[in-house]
Amino acid sequence: ATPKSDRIEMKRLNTTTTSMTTIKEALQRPSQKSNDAIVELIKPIVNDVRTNGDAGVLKYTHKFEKATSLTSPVIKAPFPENLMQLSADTIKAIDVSYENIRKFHAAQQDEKPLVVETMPGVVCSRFSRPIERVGLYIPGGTAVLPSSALMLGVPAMVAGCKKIVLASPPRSDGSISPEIVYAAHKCGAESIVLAGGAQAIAAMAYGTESVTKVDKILGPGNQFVTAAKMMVSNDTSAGVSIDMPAGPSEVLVIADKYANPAFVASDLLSQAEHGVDSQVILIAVDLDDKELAAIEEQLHQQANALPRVDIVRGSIDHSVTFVVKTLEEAMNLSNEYAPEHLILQIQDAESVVPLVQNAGSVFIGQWTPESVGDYSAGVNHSLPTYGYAKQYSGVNLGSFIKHITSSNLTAEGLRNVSSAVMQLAAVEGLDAHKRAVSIRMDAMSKDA
Ligand code: HSO
Ligand code: ZN
Repeated sequence: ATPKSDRIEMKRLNTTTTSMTTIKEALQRPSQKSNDAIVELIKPIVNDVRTNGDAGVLKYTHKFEKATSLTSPVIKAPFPENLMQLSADTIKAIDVSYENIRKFHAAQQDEKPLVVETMPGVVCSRFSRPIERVGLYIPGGTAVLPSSALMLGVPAMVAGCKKIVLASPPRSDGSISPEIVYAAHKCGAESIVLAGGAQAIAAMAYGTESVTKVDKILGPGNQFVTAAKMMVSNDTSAGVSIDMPAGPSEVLVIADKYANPAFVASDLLSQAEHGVDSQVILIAVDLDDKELAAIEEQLHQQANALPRVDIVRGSIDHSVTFVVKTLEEAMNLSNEYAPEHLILQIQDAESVVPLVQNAGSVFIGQWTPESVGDYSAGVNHSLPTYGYAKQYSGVNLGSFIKHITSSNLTAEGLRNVSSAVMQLAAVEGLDAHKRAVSIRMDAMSKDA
């Protein structure tokens, strides 16, 4: 048997015997390095790229990625065939996933512009336009993530963005993974920026000799990337917006007596293997010690068979199992935590969805592992983490679109709304506003 200290095991909290303070503490995300410290580190990088363009970007790529052979930070479409050599199986997997993601995001298109006559002769409309130029950041790090290229690139393409720029750190030999190049090609990207971190974000925010300046930057990343995104989006001279603050990945699984312990453990681990800072939470609804032990044993066994077991150990270290009495209690805890991913491995899971108040994406029933959503089902995997599911949506078609409104009034319409406008303009003491209406009313009465 494994000595107790080597067990890969989540701590267990029974909510009936635990104080509210302890429960709240256990629901905290693992703390991150202070933002101020990070900002100080990236400020000179962002400024350097902003003033020195390509040379600035290359300097940091040479330094951090050790890709000293790179002489240009960009490859432009059409991407050479030899950069996307892949096995037939991988091509097929990307193609199938691409198509499902495309279908689901295409269905999010506004059918037709909204037109409402709010008063006779007063017509208000809303129509949408794609954001013209978008920059999509694909992290490097411990795993290659072509799936993230699809999750950002496909909706950008469906939305009709004119220029799609991808950025991803190159490997030390200056190359980039062929899966990412192929995904970029499928989404109609115009270029790939071979850079990571704050330097990549700055290059896309300000543009360089060879990097296209973009209007919005999306995509996950570490704390440097996130801080750089915040910094450039706060700089009004950059004219760039961002998707949402990103934090480490997380999952919350709710399981009852009907859940398969092996399935539950596999879902917890699929998130735990992302990084040592990932967090996984299990809420066990009315399970006895034997049923809990079955899940824990599966977790330990499966974890030890994983190549990334060391990463798993790190994330399981700050993960927790809550044992609760009722499903309602489970849903309350989950809504309070606001998980990026919520997995419902409970009987009649679909019927519980109306109780979901805060979550990035929900996986319903025992045949729906999070992995399907991470890759191929069609839903997006770029989701709000760190509790931001309380106020943010995940990436969707709308992330690449802005809405424009219009008003169109007839003379009769202006007559109908005139007194309201003139009165409010008077209240605000803005006479020119009032006159813009009265001058037309006068013209109308002269014509009559
Ligand atoms: N679960 C991750 C996405 C991902 N998983 C990419 C595998 N590859 C964050 O939602
Ligand atoms: Zn994942």
